Amino acid sequence: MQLHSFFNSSTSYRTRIALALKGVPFDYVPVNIRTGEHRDAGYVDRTNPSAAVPALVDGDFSLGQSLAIIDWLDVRFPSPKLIPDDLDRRARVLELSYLISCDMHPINNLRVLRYLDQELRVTPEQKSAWYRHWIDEGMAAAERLLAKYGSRPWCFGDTPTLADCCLVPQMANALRMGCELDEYPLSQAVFRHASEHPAFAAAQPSLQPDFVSP
Ligand SMILES: N[C@@H](CCC(=O)N[C@@H](CS)C(=O)NCC(=O)O)C(=O)O
Repeated sequence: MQLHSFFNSSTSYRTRIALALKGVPFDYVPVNIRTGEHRDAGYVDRTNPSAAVPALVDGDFSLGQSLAIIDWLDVRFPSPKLIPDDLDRRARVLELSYLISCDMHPINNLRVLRYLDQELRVTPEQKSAWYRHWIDEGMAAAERLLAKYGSRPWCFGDTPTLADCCLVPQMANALRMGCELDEYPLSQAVFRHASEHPAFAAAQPSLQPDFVSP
């Protein structure tokens, strides 16, 4: 099995966490999204029509979209379950996961930030205000969900789920971009707990083969 990945892509990071939690070995195939390798015709045609990372390849089967990949992994390698079977619990896990992956991640994605820079010609200060604003909106919503429905040490109790796979990389990216996250104590508690877990540690950007320091 191969994972096409970029070291500090949060969607690749969430998929690496899921693979590590399940103990599934894989070959790491670096795709440099900074230089545009994810837009190469060969990659888009053969591996990921969405022109993004991550993509999973298993023999003749290739799949993009991190949540679809993690769902596929969860069915193929059911232990540990990352998307619970119980109807209500499953819905809560998906609710927080979609907040991060549908509401937060897309508006601060590389192509959006580059469009702000290169097409709309916003200043670096405006771009960073944009980034911080949407992180704050999303983190405040995540914190409300955790307060209302969650329980520690993970987002939803004693075992990590898809929600933790999504929350931790989103927070890591926000911290890397200089956002202040002290106002979100429940999310911080999950983040600190996850940083001590071997699967979350192994998936972190600085340990990936394509890592380059900023
Ligand atoms: N919804 C997709 C998003 C994938 C995505 O956009 N990944 C980012 C990296 S985190 C990417 O490839 N960005 C390249 C770009 O914006 O041009 C998923 O969850 O896999």
